[in-house]
Amino acid sequence: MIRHFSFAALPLVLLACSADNATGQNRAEAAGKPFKTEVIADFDAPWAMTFLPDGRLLVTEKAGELVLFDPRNKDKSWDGKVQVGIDGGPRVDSAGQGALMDVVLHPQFKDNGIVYLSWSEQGAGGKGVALGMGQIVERQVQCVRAPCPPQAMLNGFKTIFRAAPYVDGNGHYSGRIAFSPDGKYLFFTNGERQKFDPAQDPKATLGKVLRLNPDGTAAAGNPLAGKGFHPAVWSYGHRNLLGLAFDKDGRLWEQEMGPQGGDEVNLIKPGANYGYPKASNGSHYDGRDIPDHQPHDGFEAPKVWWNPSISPAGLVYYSGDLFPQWKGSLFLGALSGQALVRVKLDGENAAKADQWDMGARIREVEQGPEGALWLLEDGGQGSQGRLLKLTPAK
Ligand SMILES: [Ca+2]
Ligand SMILES: [Ca+2]
Repeated sequence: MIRHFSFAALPLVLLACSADNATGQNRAEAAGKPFKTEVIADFDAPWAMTFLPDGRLLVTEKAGELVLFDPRNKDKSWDGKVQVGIDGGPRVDSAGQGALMDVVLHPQFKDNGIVYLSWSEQGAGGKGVALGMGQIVERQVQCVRAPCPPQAMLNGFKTIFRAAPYVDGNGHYSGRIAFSPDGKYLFFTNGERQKFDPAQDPKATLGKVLRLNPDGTAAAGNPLAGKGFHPAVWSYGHRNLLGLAFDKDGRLWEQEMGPQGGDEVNLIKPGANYGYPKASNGSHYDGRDIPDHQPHDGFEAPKVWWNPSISPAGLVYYSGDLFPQWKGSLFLGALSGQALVRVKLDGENAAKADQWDMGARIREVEQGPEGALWLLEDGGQGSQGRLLKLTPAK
């Protein structure tokens, strides 16, 4: 179904921008932030985004829409958003924390146009998170008044992996995707679905980081396959993994929404057990204690954790030139924390660096083509779902 966007919403955004310009500063600068914040667009409960090589964005919306968006579109006859039709699925169950989730390009996207999506769905036994792929095809159509918005389709879409098992409930799907720097492996996160123990269950993919081939099959040589684990498992003992990113040296970083006072940034090592629900620096939300991480307890401790919780969402490794002082840092959004968070990396070590109040739940962070930082507000719980572009304040 092609949804028609409201043109009436656009002037409001433009007005907001010009009001900022008129005062010579925006709210971010006024608050002493090292960046200025430009409102680019507004989406319906956006969940994730990724940049295309040509500078456009693919944005997922919670209810199941995939949107191709050109942030440079200045033409007021349309707002730069193109609804991407998806041939053959997915059937998104967006109840609770469910959503059309991540969107990531195939490493050879320039040649093959292939895009990966993750989403929550109903299936045998309950609900779960799934992974699929299809090919973006665009065509220019004739219309009465130029310029005409292009049409885009995700052709030949197929589901290539499903979490196991599917269970009841609407929470902790995770569903983050990251390709290894060599493009050979697709890492995929499966949350523990608020069921706790599956994170330690060798046979379940829940509460795990998975290493797959680009076709969705389990990669050969995964570290626990010979020990009775599901063959896709790369690491385990996770809760709700909402960010996954490689650094320039090929290390895999992950952030997860932990229990109360236990949100984490982890360095992911093959075969390691990150402890949940047996160890966490936080405690259960019903007040029950969980033993803190201790040296030599057999569990991999987080590199950074937050108490009180910030509810992290999204993760990007910054490699741009626009903010040279932040090169080599991780950036993550915070939902309940309503913030942009910087974590400084030094080899295998990580430390909290900055936390800027954004006044809204931040769901996703990306690095743009020129090194700008781009954020998506969550669009839930009373906030807007705006796309924000951050550039240096001076
Ligand atoms: Ca992204
Ligand atoms: Ca604890």
